[in-house]
Amino acid sequence: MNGADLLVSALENEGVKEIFGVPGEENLDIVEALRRSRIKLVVTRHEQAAAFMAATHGRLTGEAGVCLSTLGPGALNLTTGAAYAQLGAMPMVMITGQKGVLSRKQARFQVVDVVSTMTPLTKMAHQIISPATIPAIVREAFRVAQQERPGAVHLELPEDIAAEQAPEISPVPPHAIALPVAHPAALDRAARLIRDAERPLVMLGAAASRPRLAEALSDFVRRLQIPFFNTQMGQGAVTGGSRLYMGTAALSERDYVHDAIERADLIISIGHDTVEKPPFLMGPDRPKVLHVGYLPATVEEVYFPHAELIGDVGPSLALLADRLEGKLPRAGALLPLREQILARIGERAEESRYPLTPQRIVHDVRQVIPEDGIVCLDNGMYKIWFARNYRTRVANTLLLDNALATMGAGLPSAMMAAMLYPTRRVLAVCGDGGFMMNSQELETATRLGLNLVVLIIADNAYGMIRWKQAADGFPDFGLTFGNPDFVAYAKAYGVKGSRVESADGLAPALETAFAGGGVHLVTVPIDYSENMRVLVDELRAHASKNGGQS
Ligand SMILES: Cc1ncc(C[n+]2csc(CCOP(=O)(O)OP(=O)(O)O)c2C)c(N)n1
Ligand SMILES: [Mg+2]
Repeated sequence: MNGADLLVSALENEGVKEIFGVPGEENLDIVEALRRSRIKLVVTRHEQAAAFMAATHGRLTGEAGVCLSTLGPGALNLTTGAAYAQLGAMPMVMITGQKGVLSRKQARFQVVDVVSTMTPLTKMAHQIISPATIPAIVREAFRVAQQERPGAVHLELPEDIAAEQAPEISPVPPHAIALPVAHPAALDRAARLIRDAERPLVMLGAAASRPRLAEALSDFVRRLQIPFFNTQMGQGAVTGGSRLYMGTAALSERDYVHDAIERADLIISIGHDTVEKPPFLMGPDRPKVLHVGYLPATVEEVYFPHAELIGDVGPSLALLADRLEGKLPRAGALLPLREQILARIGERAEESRYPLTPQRIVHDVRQVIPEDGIVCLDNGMYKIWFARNYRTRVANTLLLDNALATMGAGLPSAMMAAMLYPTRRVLAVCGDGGFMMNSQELETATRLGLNLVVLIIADNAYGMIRWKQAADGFPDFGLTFGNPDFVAYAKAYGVKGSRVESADGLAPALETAFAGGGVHLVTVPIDYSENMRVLVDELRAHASKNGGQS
């Protein structure tokens, strides 16, 4: 038994089934230990993709995903994934190699202080210096990664420690942990605030999407009948509450959903994490906010709750509902605004313009994705349209990153979703910019035999930035590019590709792609003139009609 064997047996003990990564020579003892284990080594074509996949494993299951890289260059390629997991509260454990620490036969070749690099990007970054410590350190790494607020953890295993002989030491068994529930005094205070509210509104934030919360949240909303909206990352956490859904706050202000937010006198903010772009801006004369979370709210210029309910969110909400069910005659005060808000959001969804409008693309995608199908977005302008217009009824069926908001994660996150849920439809939606940041993973996806469709939204530009440039009054400059022939590109990977050539062509192209199985790529041109028309001009006009809020 050596250090690498102890590491791999500790990972098996945590229930790890796959490790994603690109090994280097410093990892070869780990690779050998993996060969003899129950854990599958999934080689990717870039470490960044491995980290995005591991993070998404954590996001979707609550159990940390694991990725592996070599020292220096490989470890540095994990850093964007570390930040993605850390800001997005996704449990992930990264394992990197290092030159030997007991002797220095290669001097400083490839040596970077990876632990220091990872320290500000993780909850914990640690170099292992003795095999005997490995079982406890691995258990600690998973505990830290998975406990609220979840995030990234880094372990560095130098090659000589990995190779060092060690006695067999049993792994530390994990145990179930029940979190404390909110204090009765806090529950009473929260109940009083809600009972006194004239126009209450629930907001579901990023932490509301934790996999274990879906049922408890849905119960809370159904029992109290208070209408709700969600942040971008809070999409889809409530099943069966669609009659109470008021919209998604994809922008920070002025959108139609803000009509309800502006009129609310109390917002019950469940699981809001201020890593997200603000769903609304608090000010001195804005509504009171009750923060419900696993952890206290971080105080920001735009978020400073007036009361908090801290503890295990599901059981705490059940206790709150016990105090309030049937006692809130004004629960639905804001509901009359609902129809108008949703009607405005739904406009132009069936327009036959070519290239397609963003609204039409969202609409047609919804047509071909069943309720439990999963749409995974990369980052670009279309993310705002999907966040705003795509209705979800099942938790974690619209995966987007409104925290690090990095380009390049769309395809890897969809690959992970397809691995975890092989019988559900999974669609990656990527811009022509973001797709090309990790498009090499098409090879990994085909090698893994995944069923996955990738939709490329093509505008030959970094459209989001181009839009902001125009909205800020700058001349159009520096943000366009040429694309490869995506259908030929797909073919080179052994992937089937098709191009949408008419307004009515998208839904059938996606349907054919899903029906065919395997990996498919569909490319669709988009008309982004709607960005300015709706998200700037129309919303500005709407705001001035409503009394000049901006
Ligand atoms: C790694 C990274 N680089 C740069 C950015 C800044 N950025 C945000 S959106 C965007 C443009 C995305 O272009 P594309 O993927 O083509 O989507 P589009 O907006 O054109 O639909 C850029 C450059 C980012 N978020 N992440
Ligand atoms: Mg683009």
